[in-house]
Amino acid sequence: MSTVIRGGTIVTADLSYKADVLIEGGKIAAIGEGLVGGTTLDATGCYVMPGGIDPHTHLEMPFMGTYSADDFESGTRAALAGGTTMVVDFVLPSPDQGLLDALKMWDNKSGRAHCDYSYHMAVTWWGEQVFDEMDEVVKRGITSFKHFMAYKGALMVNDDEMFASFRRVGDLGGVALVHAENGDVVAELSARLLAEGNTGPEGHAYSRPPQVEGEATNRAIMIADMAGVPLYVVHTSCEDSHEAIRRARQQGKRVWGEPLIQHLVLDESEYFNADWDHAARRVMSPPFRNKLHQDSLWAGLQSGSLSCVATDHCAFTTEQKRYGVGDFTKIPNGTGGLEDRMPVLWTFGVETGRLTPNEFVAVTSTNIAKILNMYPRKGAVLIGSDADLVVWDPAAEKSISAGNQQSAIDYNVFEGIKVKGLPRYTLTRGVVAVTEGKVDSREGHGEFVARQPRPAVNRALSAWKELTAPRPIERSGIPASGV
Ligand code: DUC
Ligand code: ZN
Ligand code: ZN
Ligand code: ZN
Repeated sequence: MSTVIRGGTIVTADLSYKADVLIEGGKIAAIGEGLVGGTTLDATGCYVMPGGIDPHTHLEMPFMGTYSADDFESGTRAALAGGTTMVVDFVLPSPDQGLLDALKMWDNKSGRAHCDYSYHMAVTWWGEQVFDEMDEVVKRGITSFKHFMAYKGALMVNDDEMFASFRRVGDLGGVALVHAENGDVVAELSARLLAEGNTGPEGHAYSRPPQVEGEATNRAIMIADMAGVPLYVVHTSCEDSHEAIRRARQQGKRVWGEPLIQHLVLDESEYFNADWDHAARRVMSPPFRNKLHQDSLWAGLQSGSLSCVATDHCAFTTEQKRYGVGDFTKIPNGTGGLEDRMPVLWTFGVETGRLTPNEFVAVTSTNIAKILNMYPRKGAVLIGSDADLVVWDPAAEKSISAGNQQSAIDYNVFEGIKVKGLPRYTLTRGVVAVTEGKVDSREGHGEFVARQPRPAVNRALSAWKELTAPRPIERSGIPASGV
């Protein structure tokens, strides 16, 4: 069974050109004019792009006393509805759990996925078992390791643990990821705010100012440099963090930043809404920022100092959010976005002229495929690539509403936003999963994508290179010990 996508304009991170795409056996078999196949999909007036890759999701994750509400079934269905054909989810060992044991838990959940997926492994504690198991984790195709610098007393790792883990990741040819917020300062500010009677959701934003993110990002970059490991900074939300990433990249370090679609479009005024539910539904870490920080993030995408747009999809129902009535530190952190990332970025990025369609493809798909070493199987429109494709209709419009979303939760943080630019078709490995908003995908169709490690490629500072090869100095005489 073959399929031809006919009459569209192929848009990749590099090129835009008119051609048909022939798909056979789930892969792209030919690209050219006048192709024929068993089934024909009309792409007239549309762009044919690599399906989106969301590098940052938390599906059915145990967190803050509950589980995130979207699982691999509803989450990946939402992804496909919005033109995203792959997610990378975080395996999160509890602080007394081995990595392989946690991986088994995730494997039991991910079998329900509608689209392909991969994992990052979180390092939530440090010890010999973690060190040993990291090797096996890499052998199973998971080469990226996430470290929380926040969530003190729960997921947070200290600098000594992070340095040890970063070195191990570098030796294994992987990439280190960080959630960069200074967890000690957040804990201190939170306690003070609560003591002063600031218990509402706005306290969450006050407890995590941009400085806690900027400080942690700088620290992570320096530690990664000393460890000789490439570093990917998740949910870069502010200029303070972006500035550190820009500077590191200019110095030749392999450091990447990932803004979220929420931070690009929604701002901190959401937390001052008089409706408690409204504000609490938007509590996530880092919190939404002001317009100046948003401008910085857009500029980063335009200039290339920021690389990938993600969602950090970690959805909780209103009922779950209400665990934090009377204490903002108990509001489960997280928002949704899997279904909305592509249309919202197209609307606020491409439609406004901030991004070209090619840049859109780069930041939603191709860049992360390269960083995570799965290009050109993913993130490309090339012969032999997986036929994870979106036929994108730039004229299609809708109003975002929880009433017709795939996500399991009862609201949408983008409610009421009018988007222009939507999938006409979404294909996962050649199978049409979405047609003009109608989802017809198969639970369990998704496959795990294993990734290969590569030798550490971070550029350490030249001074450090000397320090990494210490040798004893020959001296003419050594004074007697003073002891
Ligand atoms: N931030 C969130 O808002 N949710 C999940 C984890 C995180 O870092
Ligand atoms: Zn995080
Ligand atoms: Zn509201
Ligand atoms: Zn996250």
